[in-house]
Amino acid sequence: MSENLVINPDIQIALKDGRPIVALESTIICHGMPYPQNIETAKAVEKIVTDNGAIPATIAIINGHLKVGLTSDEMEYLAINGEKIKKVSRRDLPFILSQKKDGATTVAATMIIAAMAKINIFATGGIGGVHRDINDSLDISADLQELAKTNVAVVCSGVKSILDIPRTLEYLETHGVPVIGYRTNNMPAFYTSASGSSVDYNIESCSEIAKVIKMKWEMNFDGGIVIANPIPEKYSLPAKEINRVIDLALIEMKEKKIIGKKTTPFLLSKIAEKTGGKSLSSNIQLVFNNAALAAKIAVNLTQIK
Ligand code: PSU
Ligand code: MN
Repeated sequence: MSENLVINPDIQIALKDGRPIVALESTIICHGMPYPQNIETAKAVEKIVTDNGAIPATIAIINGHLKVGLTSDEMEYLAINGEKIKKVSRRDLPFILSQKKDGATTVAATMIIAAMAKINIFATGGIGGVHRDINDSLDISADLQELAKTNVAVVCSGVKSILDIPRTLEYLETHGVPVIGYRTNNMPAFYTSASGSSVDYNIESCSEIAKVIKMKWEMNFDGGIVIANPIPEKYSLPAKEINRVIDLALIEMKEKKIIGKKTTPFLLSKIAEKTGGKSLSSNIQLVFNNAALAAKIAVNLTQIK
């Protein structure tokens, strides 16, 4: 395992010293945003983590190596190549590693690699979930299964309303994954701050969230935790407008027979196109907000350890 896992020297030192670290994913770079917004965002996110007292560790696969912490050249390489880099989730890992290929890691794959490196806080935009057409497609993101078993807390802006939010929450409940709202009772819906579905617990402070995380793993209640952080009000898009756009994008996706792992990237870019880029700006802002919160939680976690 160790020869496949390559941890950046700065992060190795941080791990040794027990300093707070925040993992970041790379599917969002290659498949979630266009160039150059993807590289600008990835770099800015790392800076936000640093400014909030933690060390950023962007995770990706390069030449079959599980990389924890990327150089700026590696980040640029991923950003420029975008969709040419494979979107890698749990099932793809053995192939990508044995073939010495590159991979952009989803929430699931990033959780796996973060846990290997002993990093337990991770910030992203949104997690995958149960798709709206579940009865036909049986499409449930591997992110949910990973949350069921891997000890990483994922700070996100909830689940996009391209997905079935109530069913996603049911699935998480069945698999014992706590969903904590940060200063909200309502599950955020990515571009909008509320979905109408409830979170399990509304927690007001980072230190209290850190205590829940610590208790969960100390007691060997294995598995992940979702920390749902609503998009800041000033960047949120009107629910009516965004849902209309999402419905149109879903119709187009059906017509074009897009399925499987292509669905999320297709929908994200369609929605950006149809909102004249407004959804992309919101997406970037919510990722920034999640990076800051994750860093603060990571700092609190090291303080109570
Ligand atoms: N949500 C976003 N942007 C993204 C993703 C989710 O707003 O880029 C990515 C994440 O990497 C997530 C993946 O893990 O999509 C889920 O893909 P799927 O539904 O195919 O499992
Ligand atoms: Mn899927």
